[in-house]
Amino acid sequence: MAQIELVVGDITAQDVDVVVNAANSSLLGGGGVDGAIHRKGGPEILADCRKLRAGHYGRGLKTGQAVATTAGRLPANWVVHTVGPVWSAEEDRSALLADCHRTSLRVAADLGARTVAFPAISTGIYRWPVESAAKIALAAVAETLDGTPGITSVRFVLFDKRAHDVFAEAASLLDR
Ligand code: AR6
Repeated sequence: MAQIELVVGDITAQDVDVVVNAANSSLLGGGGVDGAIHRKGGPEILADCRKLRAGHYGRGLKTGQAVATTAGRLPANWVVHTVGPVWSAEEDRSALLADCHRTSLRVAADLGARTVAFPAISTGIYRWPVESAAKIALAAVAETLDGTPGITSVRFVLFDKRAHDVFAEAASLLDR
């Protein structure tokens, strides 16, 4: 069975096949993880994103969907960009957060990736509470891994110990 790991660290430093980016629908960069990936990965990533916008993704990437580009100068081979939902107290957008994880893993598997690193999508600028995001992300990844042979390891890269501990607690409750 594929392994799910939790680490405290910087997503841009991960030596994995695919790094998942918490992007926005423009695909043209932003702050947080997105800013760090473009800064460390260099201009090749943005060049690929611009090509996507000039082609099939003229209107951008929808929330919950995922698309791959080069990883430029990052240790990874590819960046898979996905768009998480903005947190809403009025509307339940959990299915979209789960979709981000599912579609990102499928795109990674189609590329032939074996190892994938995820940040805690939507928990920064998009304000999703980490306790809730952890449960949704871990459940979606565990379920998708069962039907996705080829991927051997998924690493959640949490920016601080608090987020790591919240993910660890959610992982301990996973039926896996
Ligand atoms: N490595 C690992 N985790 C990080 C890093 C890093 N280098 N930097 C931040 N985090 P965010 P979102 C954590 O805001 O909420 C961008 O502008 C951070 O502490 O990157 O999905 C996009 O363009 C938080 O827990 O993503 C979008 O407009 C988590 O990663 C928007 O932000 C996600 O925070 C997406 O917002």
